[in-house]
Amino acid sequence: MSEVSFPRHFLWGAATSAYQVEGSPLADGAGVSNWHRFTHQPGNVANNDTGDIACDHYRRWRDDIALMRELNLNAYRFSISWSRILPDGTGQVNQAGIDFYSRLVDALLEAKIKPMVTLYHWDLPAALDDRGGWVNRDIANWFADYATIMFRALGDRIPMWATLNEPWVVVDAGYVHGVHAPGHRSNYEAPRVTHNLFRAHGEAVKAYRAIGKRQIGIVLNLEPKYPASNDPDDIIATKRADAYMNRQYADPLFRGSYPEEMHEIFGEAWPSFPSDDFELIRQPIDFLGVNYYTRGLTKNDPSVRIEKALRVKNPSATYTTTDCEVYPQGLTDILVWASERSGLPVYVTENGSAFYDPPVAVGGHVEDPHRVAYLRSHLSAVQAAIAQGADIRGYFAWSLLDNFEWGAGFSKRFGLVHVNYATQERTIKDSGRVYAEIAKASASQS
Ligand code: IFM
Repeated sequence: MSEVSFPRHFLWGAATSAYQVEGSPLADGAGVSNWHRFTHQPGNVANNDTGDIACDHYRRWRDDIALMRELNLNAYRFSISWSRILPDGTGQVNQAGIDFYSRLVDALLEAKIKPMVTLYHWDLPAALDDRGGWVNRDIANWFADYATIMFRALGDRIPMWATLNEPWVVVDAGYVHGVHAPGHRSNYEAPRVTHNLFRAHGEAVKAYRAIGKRQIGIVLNLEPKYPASNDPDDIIATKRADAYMNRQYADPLFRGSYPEEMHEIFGEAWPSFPSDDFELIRQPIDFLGVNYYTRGLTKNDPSVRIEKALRVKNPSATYTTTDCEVYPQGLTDILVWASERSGLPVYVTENGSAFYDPPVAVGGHVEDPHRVAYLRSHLSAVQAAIAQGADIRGYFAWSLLDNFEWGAGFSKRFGLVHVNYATQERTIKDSGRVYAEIAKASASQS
Protein backbone atom coordinates (compact mmCIF):
# COMPACT_ATOMS: atom_id res chain seq x y z
CA MET A 1 0.00 0.00 0.00
CA SER A 2 1.24 3.47 -0.82
CA GLU A 3 0.46 5.62 2.22
CA VAL A 4 0.12 8.85 0.29
CA SER A 5 -2.16 7.96 -2.56
CA PHE A 6 -5.57 8.51 -1.05
CA PRO A 7 -7.80 11.32 -2.36
CA ARG A 8 -7.55 14.81 -0.91
CA HIS A 9 -9.83 15.36 2.08
CA PHE A 10 -10.15 11.60 2.62
CA LEU A 11 -11.82 10.86 5.95
CA TRP A 12 -9.76 8.74 8.34
CA GLY A 13 -12.15 7.58 10.97
CA ALA A 14 -13.10 4.93 13.45
CA ALA A 15 -16.61 3.76 14.29
CA THR A 16 -18.55 2.65 17.37
CA SER A 17 -22.20 2.30 18.32
CA ALA A 18 -24.11 3.41 21.38
CA TYR A 19 -25.04 0.11 23.01
CA GLN A 20 -21.63 -1.39 22.29
CA VAL A 21 -19.54 1.26 24.03
CA GLU A 22 -21.56 3.63 26.17
CA GLY A 23 -22.62 1.69 29.26
CA SER A 24 -24.91 3.49 31.77
CA PRO A 25 -27.93 2.44 29.69
CA LEU A 26 -30.50 3.84 32.11
CA ALA A 27 -28.64 6.97 33.19
CA ASP A 28 -30.16 10.44 33.26
CA GLY A 29 -33.70 9.44 32.40
CA ALA A 30 -33.00 7.04 29.51
CA GLY A 31 -35.59 4.36 28.77
CA VAL A 32 -35.03 0.62 28.45
CA SER A 33 -33.88 -0.55 25.02
CA ASN A 34 -34.58 -3.86 23.32
CA TRP A 35 -30.91 -4.78 23.73
CA HIS A 36 -30.96 -4.01 27.45
CA ARG A 37 -33.92 -6.31 27.77
CA PHE A 38 -32.37 -8.99 25.53
CA THR A 39 -29.02 -9.08 27.34
CA HIS A 40 -30.74 -9.35 30.71
CA GLN A 41 -32.42 -12.59 29.69
CA PRO A 42 -29.91 -15.33 30.55
CA GLY A 43 -28.69 -17.39 27.63
CA ASN A 44 -29.01 -14.78 24.91
CA VAL A 45 -25.39 -13.55 24.97
CA ALA A 46 -22.08 -15.37 25.52
CA ASN A 47 -21.16 -15.39 29.22
CA ASN A 48 -24.42 -13.50 29.82
CA ASP A 49 -22.49 -10.30 29.13
CA THR A 50 -24.50 -7.07 28.98
CA GLY A 51 -23.87 -3.50 27.87
CA ASP A 52 -24.44 -2.19 31.41
CA ILE A 53 -20.85 -0.95 31.64
CA ALA A 54 -19.34 -1.79 28.23
CA CYS A 55 -16.48 0.70 27.66
CA ASP A 56 -18.01 3.25 30.02
CA HIS A 57 -17.82 5.70 27.13
CA TYR A 58 -20.87 7.53 28.51
CA ARG A 59 -18.59 8.82 31.26
CA ARG A 60 -15.17 8.57 29.58
CA TRP A 61 -15.96 10.20 26.23
CA ARG A 62 -13.49 13.04 26.81
CA ASP A 63 -10.65 10.53 27.23
CA ASP A 64 -11.85 8.70 24.14
CA ILE A 65 -11.72 11.87 22.08
CA ALA A 66 -8.15 12.35 23.30
CA LEU A 67 -7.42 8.83 22.00
CA MET A 68 -8.96 9.74 18.64
CA ARG A 69 -6.53 12.65 18.45
CA GLU A 70 -3.62 10.35 19.24
CA LEU A 71 -4.81 8.17 16.37
CA ASN A 72 -4.83 11.21 14.02
CA LEU A 73 -8.48 10.65 13.18
CA ASN A 74 -10.30 13.39 11.32
CA ALA A 75 -13.70 11.66 11.57
CA TYR A 76 -15.66 9.61 14.10
CA ARG A 77 -18.78 7.58 13.40
CA PHE A 78 -21.04 6.90 16.38
CA SER A 79 -24.71 6.17 16.93
CA ILE A 80 -27.41 7.73 19.05
CA SER A 81 -29.40 5.67 21.49
CA TRP A 82 -33.05 6.33 20.63
CA SER A 83 -34.14 5.44 24.16
CA ARG A 84 -31.89 8.11 25.70
CA ILE A 85 -33.75 10.70 23.60
CA LEU A 86 -37.28 9.28 23.82
CA PRO A 87 -37.48 6.89 26.78
CA ASP A 88 -40.82 5.53 25.51
CA GLY A 89 -39.80 5.68 21.87
CA THR A 90 -42.31 8.43 21.11
CA GLY A 91 -43.73 11.39 23.06
CA GLN A 92 -41.80 12.93 25.93
CA VAL A 93 -38.25 14.03 25.01
CA ASN A 94 -35.45 13.48 27.54
CA GLN A 95 -33.31 16.61 27.30
CA ALA A 96 -30.46 15.01 29.28
CA GLY A 97 -30.05 12.47 26.49
CA ILE A 98 -29.79 15.18 23.86
CA ASP A 99 -27.32 17.08 26.03
CA PHE A 100 -25.00 14.07 26.22
CA TYR A 101 -24.68 13.86 22.43
CA SER A 102 -24.54 17.62 22.08
CA ARG A 103 -21.51 17.82 24.39
CA LEU A 104 -19.86 14.95 22.53
CA VAL A 105 -20.36 16.66 19.17
CA ASP A 106 -19.03 20.01 20.42
CA ALA A 107 -15.91 18.33 21.77
CA LEU A 108 -15.36 16.42 18.52
CA LEU A 109 -15.62 19.59 16.47
CA GLU A 110 -13.28 21.34 18.87
CA ALA A 111 -10.80 18.49 18.25
CA LYS A 112 -11.29 18.90 14.46
CA ILE A 113 -12.93 15.50 14.17
CA LYS A 114 -15.97 15.28 11.85
CA PRO A 115 -18.92 13.52 13.44
CA MET A 116 -20.86 11.03 11.31
CA VAL A 117 -24.01 10.14 13.23
CA THR A 118 -25.97 6.92 12.80
CA LEU A 119 -29.55 7.25 13.98
CA TYR A 120 -30.26 3.54 14.36
CA HIS A 121 -27.59 1.00 15.22
CA TRP A 122 -29.90 -1.71 16.55
CA ASP A 123 -30.98 -0.43 19.99
CA LEU A 124 -34.70 0.23 19.81
CA PRO A 125 -36.73 1.58 22.73
CA ALA A 126 -38.29 -1.51 24.35
CA ALA A 127 -41.62 0.33 24.55
CA LEU A 128 -41.70 0.30 20.75
CA ASP A 129 -40.94 -3.40 20.63
CA ASP A 130 -43.99 -3.81 22.83
CA ARG A 131 -46.01 -2.11 20.08
CA GLY A 132 -44.73 -4.50 17.42
CA GLY A 133 -41.35 -2.90 16.81
CA TRP A 134 -40.18 -3.08 13.21
CA VAL A 135 -43.14 -5.23 12.22
CA ASN A 136 -45.53 -2.32 12.82
CA ARG A 137 -45.85 -0.01 9.79
CA ASP A 138 -46.22 2.97 12.17
CA ILE A 139 -42.55 2.67 13.02
CA ALA A 140 -41.65 4.66 9.90
CA ASN A 141 -43.29 7.71 11.49
CA TRP A 142 -41.95 6.98 14.97
CA PHE A 143 -38.46 6.90 13.49
CA ALA A 144 -38.95 10.09 11.47
CA ASP A 145 -40.17 11.91 14.58
CA TYR A 146 -37.11 10.78 16.54
CA ALA A 147 -34.83 11.69 13.62
CA THR A 148 -36.40 15.13 13.37
CA ILE A 149 -35.71 15.78 17.05
CA MET A 150 -32.04 14.96 16.41
CA PHE A 151 -31.84 17.00 13.19
CA ARG A 152 -33.19 20.01 15.10
CA ALA A 153 -30.89 19.46 18.08
CA LEU A 154 -27.61 18.74 16.27
CA GLY A 155 -28.22 19.47 12.60
CA ASP A 156 -26.21 22.70 12.56
CA ARG A 157 -23.13 20.73 13.64
CA ILE A 158 -23.43 17.35 11.91
CA PRO A 159 -22.09 17.14 8.35
CA MET A 160 -23.18 13.53 7.74
CA TRP A 161 -26.13 11.53 8.99
CA ALA A 162 -26.73 7.85 8.39
CA THR A 163 -30.29 6.67 8.93
CA LEU A 164 -29.75 2.93 9.55
CA ASN A 165 -26.83 0.65 10.21
CA GLU A 166 -26.85 -2.73 8.44
CA PRO A 167 -30.57 -3.39 7.96
CA TRP A 168 -29.71 -6.92 6.77
CA VAL A 169 -28.36 -7.79 10.22
CA VAL A 170 -31.39 -6.28 11.94
CA VAL A 171 -33.58 -8.64 9.94
CA ASP A 172 -31.45 -11.76 9.55
CA ALA A 173 -30.13 -11.90 13.13
CA GLY A 174 -33.14 -10.33 14.88
CA TYR A 175 -36.12 -11.74 12.96
CA VAL A 176 -34.91 -14.80 11.01
CA HIS A 177 -32.42 -16.54 13.29
CA GLY A 178 -33.39 -14.98 16.61
CA VAL A 179 -29.82 -14.43 17.79
CA HIS A 180 -30.17 -10.66 18.19
CA ALA A 181 -32.94 -8.66 19.84
CA PRO A 182 -35.84 -9.13 19.66
CA GLY A 183 -34.98 -12.83 19.18
CA HIS A 184 -37.70 -13.78 16.68
CA ARG A 185 -37.56 -16.55 14.09
CA SER A 186 -40.19 -15.79 11.47
CA ASN A 187 -39.97 -15.92 7.69
CA TYR A 188 -43.21 -13.94 7.63
CA GLU A 189 -42.03 -11.09 9.81
CA ALA A 190 -38.65 -10.75 8.11
CA PRO A 191 -39.72 -9.23 4.75
CA ARG A 192 -42.08 -6.83 6.49
CA VAL A 193 -39.32 -5.72 8.84
CA THR A 194 -36.98 -5.11 5.91
CA HIS A 195 -39.63 -3.05 4.21
CA ASN A 196 -40.46 -1.02 7.31
CA LEU A 197 -36.77 -0.31 7.90
CA PHE A 198 -36.65 1.12 4.38
CA ARG A 199 -39.84 3.11 4.86
CA ALA A 200 -38.40 4.52 8.09
CA HIS A 201 -35.23 5.44 6.23
CA GLY A 202 -37.33 7.16 3.56
CA GLU A 203 -39.42 9.13 6.05
CA ALA A 204 -36.27 10.28 7.86
CA VAL A 205 -34.64 11.42 4.61
CA LYS A 206 -37.82 13.31 3.72
CA ALA A 207 -37.82 14.97 7.15
CA TYR A 208 -34.15 15.88 6.74
CA ARG A 209 -34.72 17.51 3.35
CA ALA A 210 -37.33 19.76 4.95
CA ILE A 211 -34.95 21.10 7.61
CA GLY A 212 -31.37 19.92 6.97
CA LYS A 213 -28.79 21.36 4.61
CA ARG A 214 -25.95 18.88 4.73
CA GLN A 215 -25.69 15.17 3.91
CA ILE A 216 -27.74 12.12 4.68
CA GLY A 217 -27.19 8.50 3.63
CA ILE A 218 -27.49 4.93 4.82
CA VAL A 219 -25.04 2.18 5.85
CA LEU A 220 -25.33 -1.30 4.32
CA ASN A 221 -23.21 -4.32 5.12
CA LEU A 222 -22.36 -5.83 1.77
CA GLU A 223 -20.56 -9.05 1.08
CA PRO A 224 -19.63 -10.16 -2.43
CA LYS A 225 -20.69 -13.73 -3.12
CA TYR A 226 -18.60 -16.09 -5.22
CA PRO A 227 -19.50 -19.66 -6.20
CA ALA A 228 -17.54 -22.41 -4.45
CA SER A 229 -17.36 -24.38 -7.73
CA ASN A 230 -18.41 -24.27 -11.38
CA ASP A 231 -21.39 -26.47 -10.64
CA PRO A 232 -24.44 -24.63 -12.11
CA ASP A 233 -26.34 -25.23 -8.85
CA ASP A 234 -23.62 -23.40 -6.92
CA ILE A 235 -23.71 -20.56 -9.41
CA ILE A 236 -27.49 -20.18 -9.02
CA ALA A 237 -27.18 -20.46 -5.23
CA THR A 238 -24.60 -17.68 -5.34
CA LYS A 239 -27.11 -15.44 -7.11
CA ARG A 240 -29.69 -16.23 -4.41
CA ALA A 241 -27.20 -15.44 -1.64
CA ASP A 242 -26.32 -12.19 -3.37
CA ALA A 243 -29.99 -11.27 -3.73
CA TYR A 244 -30.70 -12.08 -0.08
CA MET A 245 -27.81 -10.15 1.43
CA ASN A 246 -26.82 -7.45 -1.08
CA ARG A 247 -29.45 -6.67 -3.69
CA GLN A 248 -32.40 -6.98 -1.27
CA TYR A 249 -30.88 -3.94 0.44
CA ALA A 250 -29.34 -1.98 -2.45
CA ASP A 251 -32.11 -2.37 -5.04
CA PRO A 252 -35.05 -0.73 -3.23
CA LEU A 253 -32.81 2.29 -2.60
CA PHE A 254 -31.32 2.60 -6.07
CA ARG A 255 -33.79 0.82 -8.37
CA GLY A 256 -37.09 1.12 -6.53
CA SER A 257 -37.78 -2.61 -6.35
CA TYR A 258 -36.70 -5.85 -4.66
CA PRO A 259 -34.74 -8.43 -6.66
CA GLU A 260 -36.89 -10.99 -8.44
CA GLU A 261 -35.27 -13.81 -6.44
CA MET A 262 -37.04 -12.67 -3.25
CA HIS A 263 -40.23 -14.56 -4.16
CA GLU A 264 -38.30 -17.79 -4.62
CA ILE A 265 -36.25 -17.19 -1.47
CA PHE A 266 -39.16 -16.47 0.88
CA GLY A 267 -41.86 -18.41 -0.98
CA GLU A 268 -45.39 -17.57 0.15
CA ALA A 269 -44.01 -15.52 3.07
CA TRP A 270 -42.91 -12.77 0.66
CA PRO A 271 -45.74 -10.19 0.52
CA SER A 272 -46.55 -7.67 -2.17
CA PHE A 273 -45.83 -4.13 -1.05
CA PRO A 274 -47.71 -0.93 -1.96
CA SER A 275 -46.00 0.61 -5.00
CA ASP A 276 -46.09 4.11 -3.45
CA ASP A 277 -43.70 2.90 -0.78
CA PHE A 278 -40.91 2.64 -3.33
CA GLU A 279 -41.10 6.33 -4.22
CA LEU A 280 -40.49 7.07 -0.56
CA ILE A 281 -37.67 4.54 -0.28
CA ARG A 282 -35.73 5.44 -3.42
CA GLN A 283 -35.59 9.21 -2.97
CA PRO A 284 -32.10 10.65 -3.47
CA ILE A 285 -29.52 10.36 -0.74
CA ASP A 286 -26.07 11.95 -0.60
CA PHE A 287 -23.76 9.03 0.12
CA LEU A 288 -23.67 5.30 0.68
CA GLY A 289 -21.84 3.74 3.63
CA VAL A 290 -20.47 0.24 3.06
CA ASN A 291 -19.49 -2.07 5.90
CA TYR A 292 -17.24 -4.89 4.77
CA TYR A 293 -15.81 -7.78 6.75
CA THR A 294 -15.55 -10.78 4.44
CA ARG A 295 -16.81 -12.50 1.31
CA GLY A 296 -19.21 -15.39 0.92
CA LEU A 297 -17.92 -18.51 -0.79
CA THR A 298 -21.18 -20.16 -1.69
CA LYS A 299 -22.49 -23.67 -2.25
CA ASN A 300 -26.02 -24.79 -3.08
CA ASP A 301 -27.69 -26.38 -0.06
CA PRO A 302 -31.49 -26.80 -0.01
CA SER A 303 -31.42 -27.52 3.72
CA VAL A 304 -30.33 -23.96 4.55
CA ARG A 305 -33.23 -21.85 5.74
CA ILE A 306 -34.21 -18.87 3.53
CA GLU A 307 -31.47 -18.54 0.91
CA LYS A 308 -30.70 -22.27 0.55
CA ALA A 309 -27.05 -21.46 0.08
CA LEU A 310 -24.24 -22.47 2.37
CA ARG A 311 -21.18 -20.41 3.21
CA VAL A 312 -18.22 -22.76 2.88
CA LYS A 313 -14.66 -22.41 4.13
CA ASN A 314 -11.60 -21.68 2.05
CA PRO A 315 -9.06 -24.13 3.47
CA SER A 316 -6.08 -21.99 2.49
CA ALA A 317 -7.27 -18.70 4.00
CA THR A 318 -6.78 -16.98 7.34
CA TYR A 319 -9.98 -16.66 9.42
CA THR A 320 -10.69 -14.12 12.14
CA THR A 321 -12.09 -15.16 15.51
CA THR A 322 -15.56 -14.24 14.25
CA ASP A 323 -15.04 -16.78 11.47
CA CYS A 324 -14.58 -14.25 8.70
CA GLU A 325 -12.28 -15.22 5.86
CA VAL A 326 -9.64 -12.54 5.36
CA TYR A 327 -10.30 -11.59 1.75
CA PRO A 328 -9.28 -8.03 0.82
CA GLN A 329 -10.11 -8.46 -2.88
CA GLY A 330 -13.75 -8.70 -1.80
CA LEU A 331 -13.58 -5.13 -0.51
CA THR A 332 -12.33 -3.87 -3.87
CA ASP A 333 -15.03 -5.82 -5.68
CA ILE A 334 -17.88 -4.70 -3.46
CA LEU A 335 -16.79 -1.04 -3.47
CA VAL A 336 -16.67 -1.00 -7.26
CA TRP A 337 -20.09 -2.68 -7.37
CA ALA A 338 -21.63 -0.35 -4.74
CA SER A 339 -20.23 2.69 -6.45
CA GLU A 340 -21.66 1.69 -9.84
CA ARG A 341 -24.99 0.55 -8.43
CA SER A 342 -25.57 3.67 -6.36
CA GLY A 343 -23.82 6.31 -8.46
CA LEU A 344 -22.96 7.96 -5.15
CA PRO A 345 -19.85 8.85 -3.17
CA VAL A 346 -19.10 5.85 -0.98
CA TYR A 347 -17.55 5.65 2.48
CA VAL A 348 -16.19 2.48 4.02
CA THR A 349 -18.16 3.02 7.21
CA GLU A 350 -16.85 -0.16 8.90
CA ASN A 351 -14.02 -2.58 8.26
CA GLY A 352 -12.04 -4.49 10.82
CA SER A 353 -11.15 -7.81 12.36
CA ALA A 354 -11.33 -9.69 15.64
CA PHE A 355 -8.20 -11.64 16.56
CA TYR A 356 -6.72 -13.05 19.75
CA ASP A 357 -5.72 -10.11 21.97
CA PRO A 358 -4.91 -10.54 25.65
CA PRO A 359 -7.44 -9.39 28.28
CA VAL A 360 -4.75 -7.24 29.91
CA ALA A 361 -2.24 -5.09 28.02
CA VAL A 362 1.16 -5.57 29.62
CA GLY A 363 3.73 -2.77 29.50
CA GLY A 364 1.53 -0.38 27.54
CA HIS A 365 1.66 -2.48 24.38
CA VAL A 366 -0.61 -4.79 22.45
CA GLU A 367 0.99 -6.54 19.50
CA ASP A 368 -1.71 -7.49 17.02
CA PRO A 369 0.10 -8.50 13.83
CA HIS A 370 -2.91 -10.17 12.22
CA ARG A 371 -5.00 -7.02 12.63
CA VAL A 372 -2.13 -4.89 11.28
CA ALA A 373 -1.94 -7.12 8.20
CA TYR A 374 -5.73 -7.04 7.80
CA LEU A 375 -5.74 -3.25 8.02
CA ARG A 376 -2.95 -2.76 5.51
CA SER A 377 -4.33 -5.23 3.00
CA HIS A 378 -7.82 -3.75 3.20
CA LEU A 379 -6.56 -0.20 2.79
CA SER A 380 -4.74 -1.40 -0.34
CA ALA A 381 -8.04 -2.87 -1.46
CA VAL A 382 -9.67 0.56 -1.05
CA GLN A 383 -6.91 2.07 -3.18
CA ALA A 384 -7.51 -0.56 -5.83
CA ALA A 385 -11.22 0.32 -5.92
CA ILE A 386 -10.36 4.00 -6.29
CA ALA A 387 -7.97 3.11 -9.12
CA GLN A 388 -10.89 1.33 -10.82
CA GLY A 389 -12.95 4.51 -10.68
CA ALA A 390 -14.97 4.12 -7.46
CA ASP A 391 -15.55 7.41 -5.66
CA ILE A 392 -14.43 6.43 -2.15
CA ARG A 393 -14.31 9.35 0.27
CA GLY A 394 -13.29 7.84 3.58
CA TYR A 395 -12.52 4.79 5.71
CA PHE A 396 -13.78 4.11 9.24
CA ALA A 397 -12.03 1.33 11.10
CA TRP A 398 -14.24 -0.93 13.19
CA SER A 399 -13.73 -0.23 15.91
CA LEU A 400 -12.21 2.60 17.90
CA LEU A 401 -12.36 0.45 21.04
CA ASP A 402 -12.73 -3.21 21.90
CA ASN A 403 -16.40 -3.40 22.81
CA PHE A 404 -19.60 -5.39 23.31
CA GLU A 405 -19.89 -7.64 20.25
CA TRP A 406 -23.63 -8.38 20.49
CA GLY A 407 -24.30 -12.12 20.87
CA ALA A 408 -20.59 -12.77 21.43
CA GLY A 409 -20.46 -10.34 24.36
CA PHE A 410 -16.94 -9.19 25.20
CA SER A 411 -15.29 -12.33 23.83
CA LYS A 412 -14.33 -10.74 20.49
CA ARG A 413 -11.99 -7.79 20.25
CA PHE A 414 -12.09 -5.53 17.17
CA GLY A 415 -10.55 -2.33 18.58
CA LEU A 416 -7.63 -0.23 17.41
CA VAL A 417 -7.54 0.49 21.13
CA HIS A 418 -7.47 -2.30 23.70
CA VAL A 419 -9.87 -2.06 26.63
CA ASN A 420 -9.16 -3.78 29.92
CA TYR A 421 -12.75 -4.44 31.00
CA ALA A 422 -11.80 -4.81 34.67
CA THR A 423 -10.16 -1.38 34.93
CA GLN A 424 -11.35 0.39 31.76
CA GLU A 425 -7.72 1.15 30.96
CA ARG A 426 -7.21 1.93 27.27
CA THR A 427 -4.05 0.94 25.35
CA ILE A 428 -3.45 1.77 21.71
CA LYS A 429 -2.66 -1.46 19.87
CA ASP A 430 0.03 -1.74 17.20
CA SER A 431 -2.76 -1.61 14.61
CA GLY A 432 -3.86 1.73 16.08
CA ARG A 433 -0.32 3.07 15.78
CA VAL A 434 -0.02 1.92 12.19
CA TYR A 435 -3.39 3.46 11.38
CA ALA A 436 -2.34 6.74 12.99
CA GLU A 437 0.78 6.86 10.82
CA ILE A 438 -1.13 6.17 7.64
CA ALA A 439 -3.75 8.80 8.47
CA LYS A 440 -1.05 11.35 9.24
CA ALA A 441 0.95 10.64 6.07
CA SER A 442 -2.18 10.83 3.96
CA ALA A 443 -3.41 14.06 5.58
CA SER A 444 -0.04 15.74 5.04
CA GLN A 445 -0.45 15.15 1.29
CA SER A 446 -3.91 16.73 1.13
O1 IFM B 1 -19.86 -4.97 15.97
C1 IFM B 1 -20.48 -5.01 14.74
C2 IFM B 1 -21.18 -3.70 14.44
O2 IFM B 1 -22.09 -3.36 15.41
C3 IFM B 1 -21.90 -3.79 13.12
N1 IFM B 1 -21.04 -4.27 12.09
C4 IFM B 1 -20.25 -5.43 12.34
C5 IFM B 1 -19.48 -5.26 13.63
C6 IFM B 1 -18.56 -6.48 13.90
O3 IFM B 1 -19.30 -7.65 13.93
